Amino acid sequence: MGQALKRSTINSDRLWDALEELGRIGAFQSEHDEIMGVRRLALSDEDAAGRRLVIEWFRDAGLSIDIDQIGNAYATRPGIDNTLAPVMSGSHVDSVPSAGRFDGVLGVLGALEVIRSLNDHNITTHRPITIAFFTDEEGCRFATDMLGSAVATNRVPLEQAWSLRDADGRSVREELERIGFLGDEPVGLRKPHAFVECHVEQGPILQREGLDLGVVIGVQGISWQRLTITGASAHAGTTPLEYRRDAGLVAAKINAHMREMCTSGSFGELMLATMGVISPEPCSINVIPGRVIATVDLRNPDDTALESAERHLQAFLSELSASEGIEIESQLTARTPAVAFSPDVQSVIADTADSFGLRHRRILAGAGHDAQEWSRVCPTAMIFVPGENDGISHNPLEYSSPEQCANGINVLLNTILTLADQDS
Ligand code: HGY
Ligand code: MN
Ligand code: MN
Repeated sequence: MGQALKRSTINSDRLWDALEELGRIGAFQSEHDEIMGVRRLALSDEDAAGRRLVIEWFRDAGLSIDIDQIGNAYATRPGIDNTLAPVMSGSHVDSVPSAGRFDGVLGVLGALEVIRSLNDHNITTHRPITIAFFTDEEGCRFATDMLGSAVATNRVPLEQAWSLRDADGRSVREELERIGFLGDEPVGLRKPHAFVECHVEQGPILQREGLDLGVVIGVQGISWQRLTITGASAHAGTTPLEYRRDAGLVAAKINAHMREMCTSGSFGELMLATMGVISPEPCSINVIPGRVIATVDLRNPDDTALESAERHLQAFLSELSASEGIEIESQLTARTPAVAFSPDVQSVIADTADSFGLRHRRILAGAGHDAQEWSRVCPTAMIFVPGENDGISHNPLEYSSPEQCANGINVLLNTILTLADQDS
């Protein structure tokens, strides 16, 4: 049955319309004329509105919907043999504060387009297919990333996840309840036959090399910390240098040192470090910052080098604290090792891309993804779609063309068909 249906293609206009419509939820006028950004922080009203729209589309496509205790949504299309584990595909609909319209969303609406296309072609797959969106992939509001997938695959305990609080003290559990997504399906029980996620590359490689797709081999290691730097606020005009305990200066020294850690080569050529949050208090032009909340995002494809970088940075913080007479408290908020994806699923993706005559290469993911969590419970890989503007992402300028998106989802559709035909 499945063989005859190879090379099925999706309705790319319908996919694009869905991307545009969901992109209007949480939309705001960016600093670039006529470019709208997206802000749908996890479990916010905007996220809730986006979730409800997607659930409505899932229902319209005839899918049965389950919501689990961490708010992940699973939508299943029956196959011929529903005793078999489903093929799963999905991603996230929450966003960073100033996002584009494709990050995560392409994977969710692309999976929906797969279902819609199967319905159009009256295709019945051997295995059931489950499509999904997962809670708080971005980790911006509740401080740890891939939260929903990490709970669903037993890496983060549910109670711990529920207790995470945002800057206003609201917990994940309270917010799930408030937006009506505190589901009752127990977490940690799902074990798909295979998991495939389509996602924008969020980097310049595919565009620079003139390629149509990336076959993702894995994800680099990620280490997040929250730093609380405590000095003493004082008058900017009357406090002599030797009397200062300037938390702002210390944050700047840490940030500069993090860049040196990347350029020095001491942790390999691919070390990345970012201080994305730098929040001084009391944040006034004439007051020396008494306290700074800052974040550390370390990334490295080599776990040993990442661990060495973490140790090095801790030692640097201790020395700086002593020399500046400033307290520096660091809290590890997210930590995921480098992950390798299934060579078998990668081969299915690559063969499928070949059947469409699409140019592709193996590529490592620089960003974290839901797929990396699911790769612990089943054979998993990802499809990357190139982006314009050097693949910029986590920025309203994020853009992939209708054709680039259609290429990715056509390969997703036929990869899922192949996997859904597998007996074991
Ligand atoms: O931070 C990341 O890599 C992803 O966007 N959550
Ligand atoms: Mn993403
Ligand atoms: Mn992202």
